[in-house]
Amino acid sequence: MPDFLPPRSTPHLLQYALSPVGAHGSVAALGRHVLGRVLYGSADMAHPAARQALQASDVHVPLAGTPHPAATHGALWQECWYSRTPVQAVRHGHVRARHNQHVLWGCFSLPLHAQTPCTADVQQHYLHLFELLHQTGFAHLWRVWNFVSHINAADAQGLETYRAFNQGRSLAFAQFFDRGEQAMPWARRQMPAATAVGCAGNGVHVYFLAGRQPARHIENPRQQPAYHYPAAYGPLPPSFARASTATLPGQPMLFVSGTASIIGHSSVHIGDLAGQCRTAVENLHIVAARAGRSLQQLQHLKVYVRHARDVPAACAILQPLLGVEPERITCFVADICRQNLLVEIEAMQL
Ligand code: 3EB
Repeated sequence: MPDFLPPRSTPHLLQYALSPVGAHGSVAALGRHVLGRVLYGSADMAHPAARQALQASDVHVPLAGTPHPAATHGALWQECWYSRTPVQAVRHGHVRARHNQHVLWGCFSLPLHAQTPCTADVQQHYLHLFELLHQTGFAHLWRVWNFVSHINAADAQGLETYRAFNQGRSLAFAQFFDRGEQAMPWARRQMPAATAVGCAGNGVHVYFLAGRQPARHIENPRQQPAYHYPAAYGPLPPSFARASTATLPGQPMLFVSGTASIIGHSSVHIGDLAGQCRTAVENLHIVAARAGRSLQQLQHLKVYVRHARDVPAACAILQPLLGVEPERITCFVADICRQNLLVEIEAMQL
């Protein structure tokens, strides 16, 4: 069985592990300094092991990971962000966070209602996120993960949920930028790396990393910056960079955003899984190279596949293209934010 935990001797301030539930009991029992815990799974949460994992987590993302041989509970995965040094909890509104003086991990969840578009709620929660960052001095958002239920479905106003989400997120970025003494001048020019994919249930689940120093914002020259996508993709554009790099003492890090088969602003290889995998890996390679990294230096990769039936094929195609050990890649079945995208890949070096 692979060891899913970073070695205790790791000197890094920020550590990460993604492991199937059941591989080694509750992560809370290991006596490490925990910045944040994410539970992934849409399995039966009434199962005792699932309930225990749920209790030990800060945010539950109802998204099925593909079963791992070491998992005793099917598709439940737990993600843990550790600190080498003690952590302190902070909160603001619905946003809960912990930090170790160098890096802050936070999260929030909000319910989605069939009768009400999510725009205002998303905007308000993102504003709370920015206010928390401002209050705590972790003024720079480095990386955000967004999980949005019914992401490709039309909301009560007929707008695709992802587009309504983008509207709320974009308004919050703009609003905070304009707020007098609370202004974050970076918020328009310097976006965080991000992922936004679908999930089950009825809600939006977000977790993020922020720091005291700005991240470096990286774009892909053959992709239009997402925050400049034309109005054909929604009233307000997404708010993210293709990648960000940030540095903690002794620890350079790279966060590559969810990367798909998009050239310019257009989805390409529509209906062609292999073509989309190839283009996504090319984009990942370009972005990693712009950050001075090879694909082989990417330690943690997540692959989101729209259709469960495509998982074996996607893994078989991506494995040789990425050229990293299979243990570094975790696959999830999730809707991608554009109806015509079948696969998306994100990656990190910590
Ligand atoms: C794209 O390139 C594909 O809205 O935060 C990738 C990563 C995508 C992040 C987001 C969306 C987001 O537009 C989708």
